[in-house]
Amino acid sequence: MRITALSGGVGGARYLRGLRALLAPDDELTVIGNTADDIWLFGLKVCPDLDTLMYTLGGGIDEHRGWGRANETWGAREELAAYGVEPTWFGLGDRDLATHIVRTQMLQAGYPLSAITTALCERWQPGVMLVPMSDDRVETHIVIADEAGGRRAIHFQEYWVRLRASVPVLDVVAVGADTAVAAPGVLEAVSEADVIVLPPSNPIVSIGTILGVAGIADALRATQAPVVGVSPIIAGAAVRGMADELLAGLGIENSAAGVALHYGTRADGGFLDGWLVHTSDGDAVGRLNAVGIASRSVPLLMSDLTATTTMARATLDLAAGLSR
Ligand code: FO1
Repeated sequence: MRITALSGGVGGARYLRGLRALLAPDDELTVIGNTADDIWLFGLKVCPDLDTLMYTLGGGIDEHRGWGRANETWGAREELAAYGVEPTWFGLGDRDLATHIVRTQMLQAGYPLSAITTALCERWQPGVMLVPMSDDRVETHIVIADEAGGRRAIHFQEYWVRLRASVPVLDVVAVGADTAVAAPGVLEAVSEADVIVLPPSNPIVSIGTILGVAGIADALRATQAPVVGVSPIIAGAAVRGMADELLAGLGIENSAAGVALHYGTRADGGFLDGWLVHTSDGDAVGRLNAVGIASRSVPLLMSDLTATTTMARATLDLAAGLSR
């Protein structure tokens, strides 16, 4: 069976560890990773979602933080801060820096991000095919109010990490999305999949940005494969991260059903066939079934591998019942 997932960082990566646990030897799991969180820092290209997916699936992640490397040290960060070099609010650990150095060297040698990701995964062996959504630069900027009552755009990482998503979102702009081309193999991974999975990633700045790359949303609408997702919202609050601020800023209903309806039914020109909601959101099941999105409520707290494997099993079971 060919499974293709569109994923962001921490939440998606944890879920995918459970999905990978279910794969039979001849199954293939392709993960299309969000790259709109990427940021250039100290002359290095940092790809937070690709690295979180690679480290989490490759066994190198710091489990407590959910990002960056286990057994990390922060010597370089401390030295940069001692020189007064900004930004100091984004922590790059010493082990993590090696990934960004290799990636930046390969970029400067002319390799595309997709080839670099494949090369980095040679070491980490994530057990999935990890592909960036595009080899072209796409960068999420968040528009917020400025002191003079105007508006200004800041990099997603500044909004997310420095501001902790604490200010109202006036708009979200994916810079470069209008010209970015899907990376090699991405459109085929969607059109040739037997099942397409949307892990519990942020619908705006992770899955939304992947959908913003030319051809990907259309490929989802066109595929015969069932498209089944897992709600990143439990009882009206983002399980991790601060998705609720982003949803409010864009006028999307901040609920398990709201995210599913944002992706849309096939009848409405959307692509969502099935949607798992947490046991606390059972009211969403009837609402979604009524509009043609097959929905079930199951425990969605990703406390450990057993929990995520159970969630993944529920995802594939729901998809099996939807094969068109
Ligand atoms: N998140 C933080 O809250 N604080 C950080 O200092 C931070 C550093 C960082 C470094 C590398 C990396 O791959 C991720 C990092 N993140 C940090 C997480 C990152 O902001 C998020 O994982 C994604 O961008 C959102 O999914």
